[in-house]
Amino acid sequence: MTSERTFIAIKPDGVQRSLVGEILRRFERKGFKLVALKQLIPNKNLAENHYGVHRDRPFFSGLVDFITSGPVVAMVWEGEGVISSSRKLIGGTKPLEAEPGTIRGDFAINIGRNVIHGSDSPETAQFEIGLWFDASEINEWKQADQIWRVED
Ligand code: D4T
Repeated sequence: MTSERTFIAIKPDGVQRSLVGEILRRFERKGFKLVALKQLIPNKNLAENHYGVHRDRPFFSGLVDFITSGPVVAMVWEGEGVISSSRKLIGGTKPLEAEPGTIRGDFAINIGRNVIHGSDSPETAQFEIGLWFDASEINEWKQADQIWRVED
């Protein structure tokens, strides 16, 4: 399998609840590589683009209001299978149904306050990385202990 990249965002509820370190720890200890990280308060245009597929849903305006309400920690993580594996680390969209041991399963109870976002496909990942990051903000680097995580 070839290495891929995914977009992960800790939403305003996760930042407000001081879950940033806990969430970074889970991705790091799994073995994925962090290649971009920043904190920002998304503007309305960014939020509406990010959630564009939900534009006609009744929860759309609430979703945009929420994601623009405070700081978000936006990240790009890299590794083999990182897109689908991140979704497993994150857990199901409805936190009460998310498995214990997942981020939403452990830290959330409400769909509108589900702490974290992760891209759901290679196409979405490419779109979202391009939406949230300039190419110059993404770093190519080699992990010193990579040979202990990935076979040649
Ligand atoms: P995100 O995109 O935030 O990672 O969530 P998911 O990928 O797990 O789920 P989604 O795209 O279906 O939903 C996007 C976002 O909308 C909120 N939401 C969703 C909501 O408030 N009410 C709803 O009924 C649904 C379906 C939660 C996540």
